Amino acid sequence: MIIVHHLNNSRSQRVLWLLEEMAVPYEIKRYQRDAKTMLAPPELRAVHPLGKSPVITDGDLTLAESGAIVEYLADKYGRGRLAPSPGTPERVRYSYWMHYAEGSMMPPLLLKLVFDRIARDPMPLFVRPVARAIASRARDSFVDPQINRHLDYLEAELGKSAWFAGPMFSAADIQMSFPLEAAATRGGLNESRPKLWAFLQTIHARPAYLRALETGGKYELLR
Ligand SMILES: N[C@@H](CCC(=O)N[C@@H](CS)C(=O)NCC(=O)O)C(=O)O
Repeated sequence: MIIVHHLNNSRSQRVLWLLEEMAVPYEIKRYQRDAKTMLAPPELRAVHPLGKSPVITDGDLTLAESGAIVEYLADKYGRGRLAPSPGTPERVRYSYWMHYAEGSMMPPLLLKLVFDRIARDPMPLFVRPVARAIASRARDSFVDPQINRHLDYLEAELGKSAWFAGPMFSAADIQMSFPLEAAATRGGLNESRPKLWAFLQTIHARPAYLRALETGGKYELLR
């Protein structure tokens, strides 16, 4: 039986969604973020040394890193439905987006989260103006322009085909959902980028996505 080690409000939501799309039975072990630090609890380190989510176990295998998990599950249980055939141009695109989501798009979105928090969180009065000035400079000069460049690029890419890897919905769309949801929460993604916005509305209406939300529980991305 596949076990999904699921942290609330996290990337493991897309693993639940993928499993629902494939109608594969699975079990969930739940972990709660610390309300103050938002970090995962130490018990997750007993499953994988990094203590991050998602992690799955499938028999003897313990696998972390959402892209690796999504690829593994789609290949093993998808019966060709959620991954383009090897050797096709769609498969190359599929692999590209699978890596791009965490390797290229999440880093500026993570920086955005960190600098927004530095600017917002309580801190001693005497350091506050300096901290806020540094956060503001980093956001204006680097983080926000980087996020915008990614969003412009993605908007153009979705003008080429209905889904990220091509005409077929695939696990790459599931992998790409998290950075796009994060961008809608804290990166300024809105209706002004109609293709990306429509992508989000379409995936949010998929029955498997909705079932995964019911199973996973409240899903609010950090800001
Ligand atoms: N690149 C990793 C990132 C894993 C990651 O940072 N997960 C977050 C949840 S979205 C986490 O576990 N945060 C809690 C913590 O770092 O303690 C992946 O895609 O799986």
